[in-house]
Parts: sequence; structure tokens; C-alpha cells
Amino acid sequence: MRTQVGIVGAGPAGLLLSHLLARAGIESVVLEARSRSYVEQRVRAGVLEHPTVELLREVGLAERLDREGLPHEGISLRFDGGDHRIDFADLVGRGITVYGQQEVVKDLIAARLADGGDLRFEVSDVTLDGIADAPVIGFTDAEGQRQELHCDVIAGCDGFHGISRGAFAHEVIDRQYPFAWLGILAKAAPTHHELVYANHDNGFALYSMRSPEVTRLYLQVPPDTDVNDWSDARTWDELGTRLAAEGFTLNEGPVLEKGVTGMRSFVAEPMRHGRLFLAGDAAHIVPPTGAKGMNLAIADVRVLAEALTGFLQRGDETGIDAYSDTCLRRVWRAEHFSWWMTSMLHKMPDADAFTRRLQLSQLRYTVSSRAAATSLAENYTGLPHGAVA
Ligand code: RFL
Ligand code: PHB
Repeated sequence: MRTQVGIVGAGPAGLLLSHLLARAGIESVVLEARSRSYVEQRVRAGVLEHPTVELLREVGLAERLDREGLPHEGISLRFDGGDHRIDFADLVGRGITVYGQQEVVKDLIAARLADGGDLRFEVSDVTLDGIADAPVIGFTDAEGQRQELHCDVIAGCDGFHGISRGAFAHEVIDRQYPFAWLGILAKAAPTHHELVYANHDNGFALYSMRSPEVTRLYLQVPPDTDVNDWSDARTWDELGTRLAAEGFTLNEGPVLEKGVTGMRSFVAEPMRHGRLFLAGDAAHIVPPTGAKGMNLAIADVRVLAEALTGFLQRGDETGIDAYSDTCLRRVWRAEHFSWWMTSMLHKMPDADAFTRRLQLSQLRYTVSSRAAATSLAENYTGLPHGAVA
């Protein structure tokens, strides 16, 4: 088999890359380890930055997003018994949209298939060879047949636990956090129209949503937490305590899903070796506090699609040579923002009085200074694509 771009992974990065390339007249094949229904059901991110939404509109992927996505013009920071709104619309003139990652994935798969796109699910034993100049992807297809896919370039979009990153030597720059998030998805109507980030003496809590019927909630827990230790009753009780504020009530309802996610910052540099390009979680991850992971994956593949178009259609290597540096600028801005939000909002185990006072001072400054609030709003709603200093 032959194609121009062999894409490993059908998450937001791989699928959107395939879509953008097809619009430019470039062929690709997407190889995914899981089944279609698995990737369409996987509950993950929920916040789309303004530039992400604009891009999805520009490339014809926003019909359902514009109908079902929930536009938000701010968030609340809750601490020290008070609730403080950061008004994005007023501060930076744009907002975010709440729309589940799995909905983005469903829309992308439908668009690729309607367009005759080649997506192979349930492949296994993927190998990458010839990445210096003549790439070949080996894989076993869903029927158990061993296959070889020859391509001009490979896009490693296989997420944090994929195999692409391991195909070349790179530097890893990372940080582990001494806590995790317990997340639940509940069939309960949201009682508040925006996200709430709470810094409480018991630990961080986040109030989010997916639709007018479904609430998404998170609690800071120790990293080794067993999800079975958190009954629904205990989870609701703790959420009620940490999110409490005057006039705020939490609607409870059946818990549809519950899971524990570790927190880590991680960057692999560079993001390219020869004809292999990493994009999205395959190259970098952020703690979820800044809601940046999926947005970064999307920003990467926008740069990559343009660079590959120049290379494959005109033999112009400028874009592919700049790819890693261009992406890493935005990646490091998002790494900093996510680390900053994480440090400001979580209870640091073993924090001394000095650390705690600094945290409270940072929170008070962020909600009372227009300059500080604007910085949060600018980063949260997303810096324009391609313009990160
Ligand atoms: P993905 O989505 O992990 O997709 C990679 C795909 O590659 C497949 N794969 C392989 N396929 C073939 N062969 C192999 N050897 C393979 N190995 C892996 C996998 O099955 C998978 O389908 O990476 P991608 O496309 O880079 O997208 C990244 C995002 O998924 C991720 O950054 C976000 O989910 C992070 N994230 C959030 N991001 C946001 O922008 N906003 C949020 O509000 C947000 N909240 C979150 C999050 C992630 C969370 N978890 C569970 C990690 C909240 C949570 C709880
Ligand atoms: C979510 O709705 O899943 C979500 C929202 C904001 C975050 C992280 C996750 O910072």
C-alpha cells in the first residue's frame, strides 16, 4: 500500500490532520488501535478555545458544534469563601465553547468517511521504519493480516502512550504533580451556566458540564486513589463541600462514569525527526487545569498540515523545517499556563504557611486586577494561532 501521509492515531490530532490534508488535495491513511465506537465514546476534554472553534468553522466541521456547543463568556474562581467571575467577553472580547472531545471526534470521523477517507480501526503491532527518508508503517489489520504502508511522511498522532515518540532520540522535559483528579459525568442538569474552579482547604474542585442535561465534575485526590474508595454519596458530599458558595446549589443525579486521571506536564523535543512528525499528546501533555490538551493538539496539526502541503506539493521544506520550533512556542505557553493554574488552584500536600499565603495572594490579585484577569482570560480563551511569542 502507498499513501502520501501515514497517520498513526485517530484522536483529534490524527483525524483533523487527515481532514485538513484532504482539503489541500493530499492523501492520507489513518491507523487506529481501538475500535471506532471506543474512540467515539471516550470521555475526555470539554473546552474548545476560541481559535479552535474558528478553525473548525473555517474547515466545515462546526455544523453540530454551532448547534449543540455551549458558548461561555467567563469562568468563576472560588476561594476563601468567595466567588469571583472572570469576564472573558469584557476582558478580551471572546470566549470558549463547551463541546465534548468525543463529539469533535464523531464529527471528524463522519466528515472523513463522507469524503471517502481511509480510516483503519483495530490495527495492532504498528512499527515505523525508514523515518530518515523512506517511511514504511507496518501493522496488523483488523482481519489479522500483516500490512505495509509506504508513505512520504509519517504523522505520529498516537497520544501519550503511543509508539511514535519512541522512534527517535529526544529530550524529555517533565514534571509530576503530587495529586490526581477524580472525574465524574452525571445525568444532572447544570445549575450554573459557567465553569467553576474552586480552591478549598480540602483540595481543588471543578464544576463543568457537557450539555443542558449532563454535568462534569472533578475533585483533587491523592495520586494513588482507588476509584472504588469513592462511592457516589462520598463524591457528591465532597463536591458539595468544596464547591459551596452563597446561592449555589449542586444538582445531583445518576453517575454515568467515574475515573481517576494523573497529572503531569511533559514535553518531548524536538517534535520531528526526518520524515516523522509528532503532534498532540504524542509530543506533549499538560495537566488538565488549563483545558489546553486538545486545543494544543489541534494547533499542532494546523501548522503541520500547512507545512506538509508546502513540502508535498511544492517541494518547499521551509514549513517542515520550522514545524517543531513553531509548535513548541505555543506548547510552552500552554505548559506555563497549565502549570500556573494548577499551582494556584490545588492544595499542595505539605504546603507550609508561606506557600499557602502566596497562593491566596495570587488568587486575590488575579480576580481584582484587570491586568492579571486579562492575562488569565487571554490564555484561557486561546492565543491566536500562529502568533505566540
Ligand atoms: P489522543 O486523543 O490520545 O489520540 C491518540 C490516538 O492514538 C491511538 N493509538 C494508537 N493507534 C495506533 N497504533 C498505536 N500504537 C497507538 N497508540 C495509541 C489511541 O487509541 C488514540 O485514539 O491524542 P491527541 O489526538 O493528541 O489528542 C489529545 C487530547 O486527547 C488530550 O490532549 C485531551 O483529552 C486532554 N484534556 C483536555 N484537553 C482540552 O483541550 N480541554 C480539556 O478540557 C481537557 N480536559 C483532558 C481533559 C484529558 C483528560 N484525560 C482523561 C487525560 C480532561 C481529562 C480528564
Ligand atoms: C471538562 O469539562 O472536562 C474540563 C473543563 C475544564 C478543564 C478540564 C476539564 O480545565
